[in-house]
Amino acid sequence: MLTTSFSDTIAAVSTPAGTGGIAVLRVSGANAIEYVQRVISTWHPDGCSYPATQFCRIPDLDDVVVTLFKAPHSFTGEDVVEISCHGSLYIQRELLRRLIDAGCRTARAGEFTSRAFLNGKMDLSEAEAVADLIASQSEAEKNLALKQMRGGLSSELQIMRDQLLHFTSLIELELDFADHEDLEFVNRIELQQLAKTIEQHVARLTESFAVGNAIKNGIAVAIVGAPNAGKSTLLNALLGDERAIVSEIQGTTRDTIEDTLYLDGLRFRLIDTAGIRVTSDPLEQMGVERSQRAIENAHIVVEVVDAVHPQFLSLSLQKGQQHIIAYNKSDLVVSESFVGEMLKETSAQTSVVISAKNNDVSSLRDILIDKGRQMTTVSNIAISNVRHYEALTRALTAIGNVEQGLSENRSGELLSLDLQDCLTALGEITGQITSQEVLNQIFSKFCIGK
Ligand SMILES: Nc1nc2c(ncn2[C@@H]2O[C@H](COP(=O)(O)OP(=O)(O)OP(=O)(O)O)[C@@H](O)[C@H]2O)c(=O)[nH]1
Ligand SMILES: [Mg+2]
Repeated sequence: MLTTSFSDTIAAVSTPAGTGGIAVLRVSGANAIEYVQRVISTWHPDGCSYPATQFCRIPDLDDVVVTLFKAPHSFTGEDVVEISCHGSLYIQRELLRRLIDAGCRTARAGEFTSRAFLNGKMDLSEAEAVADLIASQSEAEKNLALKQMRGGLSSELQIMRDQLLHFTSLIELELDFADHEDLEFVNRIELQQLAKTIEQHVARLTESFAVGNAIKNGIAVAIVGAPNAGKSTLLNALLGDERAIVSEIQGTTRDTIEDTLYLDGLRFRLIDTAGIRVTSDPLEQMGVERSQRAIENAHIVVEVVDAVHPQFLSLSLQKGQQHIIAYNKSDLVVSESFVGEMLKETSAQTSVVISAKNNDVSSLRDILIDKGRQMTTVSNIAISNVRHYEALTRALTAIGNVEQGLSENRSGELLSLDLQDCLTALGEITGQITSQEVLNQIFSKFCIGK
């Protein structure tokens, strides 16, 4: 349960569980200074300019560095004290125990960030971005979270909400003067134009989810093709690891095998699949169905074709999916012009020649980087959170209804309802409109100490 009571002063270890060079304990709340002083009697923060750092000795325990962030200039908006101690698990636990004895309560998962939200230090989408930033594993993912944490999405949404609120209040005013039928405070053409602009804006944000998702969860690359084309050998060559079993027997790979590859700051999810062919073996058939699913969910489909015995799949890809044909086993091809001829004929957007067995896959690696970059370059903010996506989809429907209502000359009452729906959906993202249940769900995903 999330607390909305700020009477407690909370404490937790904010660095990862385990032994490190140093560990940081964080204390937040109205009594933070007093409680820390009870534990570290040598700490005298008075008279310092903030944030202030001091080296202190706890005679029977450790030498520590104590930093004070005075309210409201702290992460949570309350007095925050951070104690950096040596990373021993014993010292961490003992310090936390002494802080609890001094009056602190152990913080719940996400409680520091939820206090920051409830104290108005950040809105909900910014708080969620803190979790994303902490979890980010690639440069692109970090950039996405950082933009959101610094309020990129919030300010876009705020502008739209302000414009809508302006019109909504004027329509409400019209309703108050319902006796005067001719009275129209809202210029319907202006509202129509605004609704159109907002619709485009929200639609762009909704569409950006595909990009945001690719950045956050990795660019899905399905490695597909006929049996024995060399898919598993290619997976191993790209990863530089013997991840999948390779053999000359057709149908070696039965299940999809997934692993992560970082290239040039981008995260790829490589998915090796079972060779696609018609088969009566029920197990192999299940594998082939999984291959089909991997194709449907992929951002990039790498079709591996044995250059000596070429066999192509008949793929029907969706808009936005990238198709690369990788002619493999080039080491066995005697005539170079043979491959040259095939490259000309190919139906894919891009084709390359590789030898997975000889680790000669750099051309494919370059193309993956190239396509990955194109896919994840966002000139503006991109959303990556399912909760935001759902709210934006609702906002899109609502603003579409406003537009339709205007073109059909619907009453101010009906227009107002649709405008309210849109405002609610947008407000849910930033947390201006939210329920305790939603907040609990969001902050429970954080770790303790965040
Ligand atoms: N000469 C040569 N042989 C290769 C190359 N790539 C793969 N092979 C061989 O082709 C055979 C099949 O390789 P796999 O990687 O298991 O093929 P696969 O596409 O995963 O096959 P399935 O899992 O059965 O669908 C093995 O004997 C590999 O050593 C290559 O670039 N050159
Ligand atoms: Mg295989």
